[in-house]
Parts: sequence; C-alpha cells; structure tokens
Amino acid sequence: MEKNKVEEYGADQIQILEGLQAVRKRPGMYIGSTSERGLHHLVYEIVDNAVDEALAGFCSSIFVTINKDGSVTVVDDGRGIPTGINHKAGIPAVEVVFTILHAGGKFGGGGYKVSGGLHGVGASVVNALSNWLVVEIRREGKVYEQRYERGNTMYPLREIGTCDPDDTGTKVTFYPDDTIFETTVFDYNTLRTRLRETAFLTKDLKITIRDEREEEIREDTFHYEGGIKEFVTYLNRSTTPLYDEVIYCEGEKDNVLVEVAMQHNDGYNDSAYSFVNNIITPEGGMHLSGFRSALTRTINNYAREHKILKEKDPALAGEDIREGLTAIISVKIEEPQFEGQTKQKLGNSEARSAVDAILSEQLVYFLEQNPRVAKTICDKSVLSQRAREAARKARNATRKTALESTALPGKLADCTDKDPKNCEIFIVEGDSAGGSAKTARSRATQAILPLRGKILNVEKAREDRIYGNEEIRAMITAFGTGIHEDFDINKLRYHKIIIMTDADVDGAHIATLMLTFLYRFMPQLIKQGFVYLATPPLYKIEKNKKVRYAYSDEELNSILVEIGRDGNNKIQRYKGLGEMDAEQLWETTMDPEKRILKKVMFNEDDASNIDAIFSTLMGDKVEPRREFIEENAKYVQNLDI
Ligand code: TSJ
Repeated sequence: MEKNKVEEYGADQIQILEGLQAVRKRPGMYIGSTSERGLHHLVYEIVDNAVDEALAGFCSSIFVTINKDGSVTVVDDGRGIPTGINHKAGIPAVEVVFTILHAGGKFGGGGYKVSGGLHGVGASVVNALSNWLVVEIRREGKVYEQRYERGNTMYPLREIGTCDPDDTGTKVTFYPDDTIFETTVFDYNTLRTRLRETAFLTKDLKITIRDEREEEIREDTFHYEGGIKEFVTYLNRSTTPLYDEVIYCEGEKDNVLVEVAMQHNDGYNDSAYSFVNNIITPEGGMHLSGFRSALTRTINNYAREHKILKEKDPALAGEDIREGLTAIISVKIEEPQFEGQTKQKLGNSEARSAVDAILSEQLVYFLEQNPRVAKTICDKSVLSQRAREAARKARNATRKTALESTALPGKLADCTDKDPKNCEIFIVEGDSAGGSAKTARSRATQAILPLRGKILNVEKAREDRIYGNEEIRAMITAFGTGIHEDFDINKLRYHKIIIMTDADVDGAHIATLMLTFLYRFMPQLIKQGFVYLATPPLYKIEKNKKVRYAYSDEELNSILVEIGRDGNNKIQRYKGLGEMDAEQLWETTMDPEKRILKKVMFNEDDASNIDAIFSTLMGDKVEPRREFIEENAKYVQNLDI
C-alpha cells in the first residue's frame, strides 16, 4: 500500500505542500466540517491508525490523553511507524505519513472522503489542520522525534534517545488549528463514547482515555474480550433480555470479514447498528440488508420446520422478528463504497452476500443447539405478528377519523397562515396553560395544542395502544406528516414544533415523554431541526413597578446585582406556566422577539447512545436509570428538585 501511494505522488516537495495546502483550503472535504464534530474527527483519524496496528496483530493497547494545554496525545504499543528512508520520496517513511496527502482508497469519488479506512491514511490531514504536531517513535531500541507546524516539517527526523528494544510504539501529540476550527476544546464524553465503541468493535484491544485539563483528572478504560458480543450486552443493559445468550457469528467470504451479535429484549424497538471498518453506517446498506434477509429467512424456516408456524399461517415479517432486537453487524472490507446523499450507506453487494451466507449458516446451527432460545424468538415473533395485525386494524379503524383524516383535533387552536414556513405549534402541558396560550398567541402564525396530563410512554407500549391514545393521535394529525412508512416531511404543517412545559420536574418529565415519542415515531423532525423547547422564566423580579424576568439562577443574580439587592425587590419564583397570565406568558415565553427557544439536536455519531438514553430513562429498569441520573446530574445546571 505505502509503496503505491508514494509512486503515485512522488517525492516532489512542491506537490507535498500543494497537497496539504488543499486540505487547509477546504477542510470540510477531508473531515466533513470544521465544527466540533470535525474537531473530534481529528482524534479518530489518529486513533484509527493505531487500531489498524491492532487489527494487524501488533498492538494491544491505546492511550488517549487530553493534555492540560488542550492538545491531545495518542500512544500505542505497536511496532512504531517505520523510520527508514522511503526511496521514492527521499524522506523517512514516517514523514511521508504526515506530509503526503494520501489519495486512492480513502479519498475516492471526486476528492470526497468516502471511508474511514481499513484505515490509516488520515494522519497528513490531521497534521495539515494542526497548529503543531509532534510524533515520537520507539523502534529497534531508539527513540525518534519530528515536529510539524501547520503541516510544515520543522526539522529532519531526529534521534532523541535510546530505549529497551522490546519497548516499541508510536506517540502523536497535536493541537488543532484555531484559525480553522470553530472551537478547539475537546469534549471528554464525546471522545469517550466513540472510543468505547471502537473498543467494542476491536475485540481484546484496550483503550484508555484520560482528561488532565481539570484539577480532578478523569479516566476510563475499555477492554472487551467478547467484542461486539459485549457491545450487545451493554446496549441491552437497561432492558430485560428474553434469553441469556448473545447470538454471535463470525466468518469471512469474498474478502469480507463479517461479525454479527444479537439478543432480543422485551421492548418493541428494532435497534440494529451496522459498521464498516469500525465506522458506523447510520443508513445501513448492503451489510444490513444481508443481515435482515438471512434473519427473516432462517427464523421462518425454523418456525415452519418445528411447526410453530402451521402450514396455513402467513410467514413472519422481518419486522416481527426484529421487534425488541438489539444487533451489531460489523464488516471489514478492503474498498468500501459509500452511497446515498450523505455517503453513509454501504454499496458493496459482496457485503450483502457475505453477511447473508455467514449468518444463515451459523444461525441455523445456533438454533438447533439452543432450542429454548429458538422457541423464545419464534414465540415472540408470532406475538408481534398478531399485535401488528391488531395495530393494522386499529389504524384502519381510526384512519378516517384520526390518523389520515384532514379533520384537525378539536383541541387544536390552529393558526390562520397556511404556509408551514411561517407557522409554529405550541404543545402545551395542561388545559389551563393551554387556555392562556390561546389568548396570548399571535393568531396568524401560532397554533396551540393543549395536552392533558402525561402523554403515553411509547417506550413501554405496543403500537395498537399507541394509536389508540388520544393525545398522540392529536399530535399526529396536527403535524400532518403521518408516521412510519407513511411519514412525509413535505406535509409538515408547522416548521417549528415547540414543546412548552412547566419549568419543574414534572414538566421535564412530560417534555421527555414528548421527545421519546418524536424520536421513536418521527425522528426526521428532530434530525431536520423542527423541534424546540420553550423556555419559561424561573423568576419575576419587580422593583418600583418595573418588571424583569430571569431564566436561570445566574441571571437572577446578575439582575439583582444590577438593580441592587434591597427591600424594594419583589421576587416571585414561577412553579408553572399556570401562574402567568396570558400577557406574561406571551412576553416571556411566546413572543418571537423576546423568547428563548432551545433547538433539540441529534448527533448522528451518537445513535447507539441516544437509543440507550431513551430506553434507560423511559424503560422499566430502575437501577440503570438511577445510575444514569447520578452520573449525569453533575453536568446539569438548574436541576430543580
Ligand atoms: F496516524 C499516525 F500516523 F499518526 C499514527 C500511526 C498514530 C498512532 C497513534 C499510531 C500509528 C501507528 C502506525 N501505529 N502503528 C503503526 N504501524 C505502522 O505504521 C507500521 C509499522 C510497521 C510496519 C512494518 O511493515 O514493519 C508497517 C507499518 C505500516
């Protein structure tokens, strides 16, 4: 590989500079964006190189440190990047790695980065986008070092000492270019989530992450001998699994390495995460379709052969079998092709046939060896098939009246403007606040939908009950988009969906129930940025007839400093929306000129984590929920208990 690249690009220094210059000119083409997300990609690019060394069988642990000065260090215990002169380039191989932009495998299709590897060519991109970068190599008893600034070599590779010949490895430290990135502050939790995922996907590799920026040093180590098998156990940690075993298959076919792990829980979600070369593919692709067809076919065959399905019974649908299934599909492939608008969908058809063949063969075997598990899966699927049939009937029955009718819910006070771009809908907790909101609103563009009490927790209910729920039906018809396979974003009637609840624990719970519903049934609304949270004030401060509002404790403090802390201040703590009259509600929470809206965001990199957060918070296991809240409470301000 290394040789070919060098042949293509030669040793021409001018070309080297031009290459890295191109990266600095259009960073988005190489790392997606210069936002916080792009910033974190720099770390993944470096780590991926070390992971490659682990996949090659020469590295067992990786250490990632966020240093006091905000730079990041990645160390591995691999062989060390070769230091000998690369004859085509006339410079040491390590310098080639950091200064020559590697085309080919990784940067195909018109210069777009289409893959994360089978990895390991992004080091020069990171170098080009760093204020400075230092590499240290331990190899053959010697320690070497070289430094670069904004991609430029500062001095020839130099020997800085000796070491035990058995002590080998690569250490890279860099500080991102603050003139290129919107922020250069790394987030520990973001890196931790991704590194945990990488450890799950690379069996037996130990990854440690450490944050030395604060007085209180944080550190986590991830090491999973079971690989993706343990990943499934982790994802199911806040659910109740239907059987103890995690089903696991692995194999190789047509140069595609395949690993699949899965286990059902008693919930209703289909949570399959697919990866190519350790990179998540949010839109699936060939490997996921191979997984689905093998699973559907194999379970149906088993159910027929064992008379769980009678001759006259219809076949189980894929979605019946996947109800409550948590699965990881991981393939490793030489030249992945990515398709779709966001290049997140695997296009290689050999990946489909490889996953299909390996899973079919090994799953049949597993089912025969574990008849109790097989029976559980079949029974669960049959139950799901019946529930789905009941849901279909419920849906058909309510179609004309609710889900598909153009008749809007009675409780909705709609706006008069019909252009969705101008329109917003407030989902309001409680009839009384709903009443104030109706009086307060700007009729032309603001619609109000009051909901009574707590909405149904969709995490704990099957579809037929969900469709039967009045509050949920009201939202579906008001939004106009339909749900699931009927979902059509073009029919959305409001471009802002604003959840307005009390600023207390109950209000937060209701907002979470609402978000759970939207996330599970209409995730596109969140992904495309149509969902917002209103921010009602926490305090009203009155002094000499002059009224101010504070939306946080800090703001209250700064207002009090400004107007003076004395006996003339009247401070009122708002407990709920109902304590405000219509005028106050308008002024503080609804008036587009003055209000604060929080946009609900969705990080694609974090899909498995978000799924887990919802099932942890809304599922029925208490212990993981308490742990989650305890762990996260320290990051939440204004927690009002
Ligand atoms: F990204 C990077 F280049 F900066 C980087 C590379 C960063 C880190 C943390 C590690 C690595 C890396 C590269 N670790 N291990 C390696 N291995 C090689 O480059 C290597 C070593 C030996 C041989 C050989 O054939 O002897 C070949 C290679 C590619």
